[in-house]
Amino acid sequence: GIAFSFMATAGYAQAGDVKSYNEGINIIPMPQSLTQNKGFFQLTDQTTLGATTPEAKTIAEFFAAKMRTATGYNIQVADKGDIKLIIDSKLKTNDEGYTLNVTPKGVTIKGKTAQGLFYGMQSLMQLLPAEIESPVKVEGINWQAQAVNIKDEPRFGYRGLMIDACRHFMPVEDVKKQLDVMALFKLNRMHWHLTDDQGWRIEIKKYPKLTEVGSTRIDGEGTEHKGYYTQEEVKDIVKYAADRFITIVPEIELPGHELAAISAYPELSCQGQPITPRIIWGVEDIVMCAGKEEPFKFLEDVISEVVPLFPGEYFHIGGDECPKTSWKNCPLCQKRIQDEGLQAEDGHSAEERLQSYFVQRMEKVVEKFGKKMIGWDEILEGGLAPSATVMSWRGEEGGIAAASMDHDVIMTPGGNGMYLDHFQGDSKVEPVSIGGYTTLEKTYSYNPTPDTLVAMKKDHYIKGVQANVWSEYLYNTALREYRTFPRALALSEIAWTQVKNKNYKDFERRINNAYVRLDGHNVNYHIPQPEQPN
Ligand code: TNX
Repeated sequence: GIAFSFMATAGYAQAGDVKSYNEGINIIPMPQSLTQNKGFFQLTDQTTLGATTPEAKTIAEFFAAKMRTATGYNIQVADKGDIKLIIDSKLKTNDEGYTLNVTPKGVTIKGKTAQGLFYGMQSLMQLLPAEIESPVKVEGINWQAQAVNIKDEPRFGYRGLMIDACRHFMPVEDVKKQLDVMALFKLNRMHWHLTDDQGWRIEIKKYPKLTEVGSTRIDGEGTEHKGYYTQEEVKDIVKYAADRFITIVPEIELPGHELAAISAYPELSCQGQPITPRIIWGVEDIVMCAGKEEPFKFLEDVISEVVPLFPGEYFHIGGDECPKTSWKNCPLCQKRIQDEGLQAEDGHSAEERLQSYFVQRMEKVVEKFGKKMIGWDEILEGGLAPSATVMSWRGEEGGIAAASMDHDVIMTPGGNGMYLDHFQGDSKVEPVSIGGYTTLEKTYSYNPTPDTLVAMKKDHYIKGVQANVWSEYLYNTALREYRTFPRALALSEIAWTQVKNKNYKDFERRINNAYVRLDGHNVNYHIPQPEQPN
């Protein structure tokens, strides 16, 4: 473990007496160990970033470009420099760890890996005035960084944010902007919800109608909502994310939340009736038929096209909210139950076991293509697929059950502050939301390792934590950002910082500085407000 010496040594300002946005230590997420020293490192027109390996040089150039833009200084990358960037595989941290030493004479950043080095540089950026994130030159700023010794590493390897590009489409440029901001705060997974009842958002060459038909929804007022990503755009976004050390987890929903696909290829449902993408929210009864073979063939074809676009380890198959009504009335589904011996058993209905059969067949496909399957916690029902990772959203129970059976888990429980589609302020004045009330403090206070798992010594199966931004009522990027920020910064701190180093009062102070950084990226964040009178 890394010792935490910050509280003992740093006499930083308390919330309420911040005189300038750039006072004190403002790093989010809070590092595991930080000592504040005397003096400052001054950025000047002569500052050079020193890096010798190609990987370190790429990272140096990434940040030098940002520094040049905001300061207007001629900051260059060379073999030797005042800011030294080093990759040192012997560093005693986990793979994403780094050390950062700032003195008046110079700065040294060592990353255990390129990713660790990138995070060390992000911390240096956060020691500089917040205007360093400006997209244009800012005059009149004293570009200095507080002298510190930092040793840091993340608590969890999976620090995720989910975007729902289905209920409303999110344009490529806005996805990139979100990736930029995620990287500032050391989030490293973007879960991309690409298919749902209301829209199919990814080009599949073998099934062109998915996007020709399935990507357009006409709402009750006759307004068209549409959009999809071409495979070329997906590749571009994946590369953009990788340059920021973010891995994208693609999600192709099955067997429920499938109406957009079924609208394009009606034969995929039990009854095969013509239908449009769903025009309202909620849960759709028409799902993939589990009795026919066509849906399995279709999904395997789709997965075979999606897998090569995403280099990450996980493939998300959805699995949530699949009503069993159409399967109950479908002779082929009932025949499948008979043939496969899926009769009700151990408190699981036959249809739940049929869903488990469906998911387990898909797990084999996902594994055949070299990926690990991850799904929402409903994949526990009727029996969990052998190697599945579970995303626990309906509370922590699913995650606790999965971890106790030695399965990996990502915690994302809605009731514990991980649903960013909820209101974060008084619903009397906030934009319409699907419901729920999740304050910044509530998100901040979540600890993803439940005591029961710690007691069972199974908490190491919790691989990380994610917040979800479902977009039913997020009609545009401004509204999306308004719901996402600043709560995504609280997410970043619970995912990265050890519990003993968290402090909400200090986080509230640091967030004032972060708002200016978000301004630099033109993010439409929410500012926590007191409750409004009735
Ligand atoms: C449930 S969370 C859903 C989503 C909705 C969300 C609204 C999950 C796996 N499924 O389809 O958008 O509630 O909060």
